Amino acid sequence: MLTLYTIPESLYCAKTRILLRHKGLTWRELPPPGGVGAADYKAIVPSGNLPALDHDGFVLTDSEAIAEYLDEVFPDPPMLGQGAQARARVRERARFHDTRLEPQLRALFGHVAPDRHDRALFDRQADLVSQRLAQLARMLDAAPRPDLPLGLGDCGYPVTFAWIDAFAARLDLPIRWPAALAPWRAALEAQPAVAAELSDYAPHMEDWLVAKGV
Ligand SMILES: N[C@@H](CCC(=O)N[C@@H](CS)C(=O)NCC(=O)O)C(=O)O
Repeated sequence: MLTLYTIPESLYCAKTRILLRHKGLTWRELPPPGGVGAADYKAIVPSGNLPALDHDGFVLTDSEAIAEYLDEVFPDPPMLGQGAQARARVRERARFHDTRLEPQLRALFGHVAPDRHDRALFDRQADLVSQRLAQLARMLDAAPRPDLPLGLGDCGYPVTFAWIDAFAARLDLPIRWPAALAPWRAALEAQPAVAAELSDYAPHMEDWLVAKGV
């Protein structure tokens, strides 16, 4: 049995669900016992990271480690690509999301509530996110298979893009979307696994934003 420890608003949990859906797997979800950061959860997952996967007693965390594990254990459809260079490109795109793009978005989460608004930070992060989007557009241009089918390196982007749009609208962020990204984003969002996840996830995003008062 596949069990995923999740919290509703986590974009890394959504990223993992996109992969699970694309592979046609069934799983159950549990909240971290005791809550985020709790000792009870850390007794199971020492780092406290979400998501974490329990596959018949094998417990693993970090969305990238989980993705590569699931792709090996459930290889159909394959999500890493054929050949060393293609696989390296897929991994490069996955890491770029987790280590370059998403952290620039994450810097905003603690400043969404109106009493925490910081115009200078908003403008700075909007510029940094825009720079990352431009870099991504160039990377996709150089990639041997920036097109779909959905790969392991694509799964983080749809939900991050949805958060960028939500923050841009509610915090008046001057995000510059490269025109070259639009067809890739549209193709990504047309994938059934992505469309299903975005549709299930949207209310959780909305709940989080409303709870923050924006
Ligand atoms: N690189 C990690 C990042 C995951 C991450 O930041 N998860 C957040 C929730 S979205 C989390 O674990 N928060 C709780 C904590 O850090 O204790 C991954 O890919 O799994």
